Amino acid sequence: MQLLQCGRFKLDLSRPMIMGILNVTPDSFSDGGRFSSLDSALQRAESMLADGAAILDIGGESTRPGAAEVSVQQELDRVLPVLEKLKDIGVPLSLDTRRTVVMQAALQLGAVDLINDVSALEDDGAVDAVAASQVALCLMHKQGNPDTMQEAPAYQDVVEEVGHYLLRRVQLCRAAGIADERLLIDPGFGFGKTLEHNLQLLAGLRRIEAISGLPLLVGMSRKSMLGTITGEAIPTERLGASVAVALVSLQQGARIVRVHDVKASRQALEVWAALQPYSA
Ligand code: 9MG
Repeated sequence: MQLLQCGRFKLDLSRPMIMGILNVTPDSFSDGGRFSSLDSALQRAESMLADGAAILDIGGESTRPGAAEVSVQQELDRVLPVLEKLKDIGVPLSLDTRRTVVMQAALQLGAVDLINDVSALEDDGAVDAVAASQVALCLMHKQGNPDTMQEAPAYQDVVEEVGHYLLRRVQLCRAAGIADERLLIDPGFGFGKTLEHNLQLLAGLRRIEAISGLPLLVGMSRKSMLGTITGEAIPTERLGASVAVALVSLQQGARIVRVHDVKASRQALEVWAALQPYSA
């Protein structure tokens, strides 16, 4: 059994798991008022848990291609009240942030079990902040920054480069005292990658896993790569494609899938898991 030491929880990674996405950006909830936003976040969280999410990923900064940066204060004002409200909801809470000060403030609350950092702890002091805690960590690869990263992504061999970048970040974490039982890696679909790069990464997931030997988390839910493949321009209409790539990623060794549509993904994952004892 492969366990992930995840803050207040230990997760068994031998069965695939769903991380439900809880964005707390102003466009995420219809009403901008603080209490109604908090209530909406709680409702959304409870509904994702009822649908089968094993982890909730809370983020206050959009990292979509072309997204503008938010200030540190804005990010803190968005995520801290939600973390406080969801603190005892019963599943690990993941914080999607790339800023050390946001990590530190959230860790002080005692409501975070996993740091999901799309920049793999590149911010000054981030490695030490996480090392000083007991939380798990997802190290993700990206090329460039969200505002410009899709302009001209380039690699010689995307699978090898992403795999070895992640290995270097893992080695840095190990040197700082973060045990492997706390680490996840993620190739960062759509973060400075063309469709061709994303497809090579999806096909090469097992190679990426083998390079550092750590469990994979992947996120492709509703992403533009699925719009390019299917011709579907509206992200919320990409459910079939999102479920399909989640299943393909499990087949390629992923342990955790980060998704918007928890119920449909959970049903698909259950079918996949039921088949495993009969697969070679
Ligand atoms: C925050 N975020 C957006 N996309 C993501 C992805 O693919 N992986 C992870 N870990 N986080 C993501």
